[in-house]
Parts: sequence; C-alpha cells; structure tokens
Amino acid sequence: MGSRPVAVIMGSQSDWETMRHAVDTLAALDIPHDALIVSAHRTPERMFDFAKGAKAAGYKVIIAGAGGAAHLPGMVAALTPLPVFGVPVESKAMSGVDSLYSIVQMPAGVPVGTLAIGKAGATNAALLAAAVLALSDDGLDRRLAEWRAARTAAVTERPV
Ligand code: RP5
Repeated sequence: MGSRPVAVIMGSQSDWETMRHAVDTLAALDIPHDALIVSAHRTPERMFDFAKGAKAAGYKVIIAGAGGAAHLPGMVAALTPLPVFGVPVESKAMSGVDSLYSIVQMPAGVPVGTLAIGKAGATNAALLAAAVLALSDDGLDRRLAEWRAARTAAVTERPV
C-alpha cells in the first residue's frame, strides 16, 4: 500500500467544513491521507494532473467532494482507474440536491460511488474507503471492526 492510500479532494475551501468529516474519520482509523483543493472549473489543469497521476502517486481510493455544478468526482473518475467516491456538498441555493444530481447520474462505464449529501456522506465515504483498503490490510480490518463495534456499543437502549 502506498504511504498515503486515500486522497480527499474538494472543489473549494468552502467544501472543507463538510469534507473534514471524511478526513476526521480516516484519521480515527489511522489511515494516512492527503486533503487537497482541486476544482474542476477553477483549476482544471490541476484536476487533470492530479487525476492522471493519482495511481502512480500511490493512492488507492479517491474521495471527491463538490457542490452545485459538482463535476469534480465525475471528471476525476473519467481520468483515473482508481475507485472514486463522490460526496455531494450541501449547496446554499438547492440544499445539495443539485450537487447530488450532478454526481450521481454518471453515464454507464464511468462509475462514481455516490454518497449522501453533506456530513453523513463525507463520513461514509471514508468508511467505504476503509472497507476497500481493509480487504488487503489485516490491521485496518481490525481497526474498522473495532470502530464499528464501538459505534454499536454507544447506542443506549433508552433515550437519555
Ligand atoms: C464547487 O462550487 C465547490 O465544490 C463548492 O461546493 C461550490 C462553491 O464554491 P465557492 O464559491 O464557495 O468557492 O465548485
């Protein structure tokens, strides 16, 4: 496994409030990662260079968050063979439904695994990345099982 198997990319600084939940979850599972701002619209050449070089850079999974006209996950998926998980960021104008539709309706042949809008999607993208990596990493497999067991144990029988 490369030294940083997960890249968390986002279209804007304004996406960080959402995407930090992916990073926090990766950190909780002790998964090395990078967090990068890569915009399909404002920095298209950075996006192209990132996506074309991602596999050679040692990444195994890409988590891509974007809002509004959220083309980043799909464009990156078109340029890399790595699995891409897309996180629709909650937009101001349409509460993230525009982001969701922009990411989820990929044409057959160019998949993006699309998560829920916002924090839940960012968190679950990290957990999906962890599950993929755990297939070939026994230590991570154990950490992920412990993380899930702790979440289960934290659910009280009655509301407090
Ligand atoms: C998208 O446009 C970004 O992913 C972000 O969610 C949205 C708005 O960006 P800012 O105008 O806040 O930079 O490209």
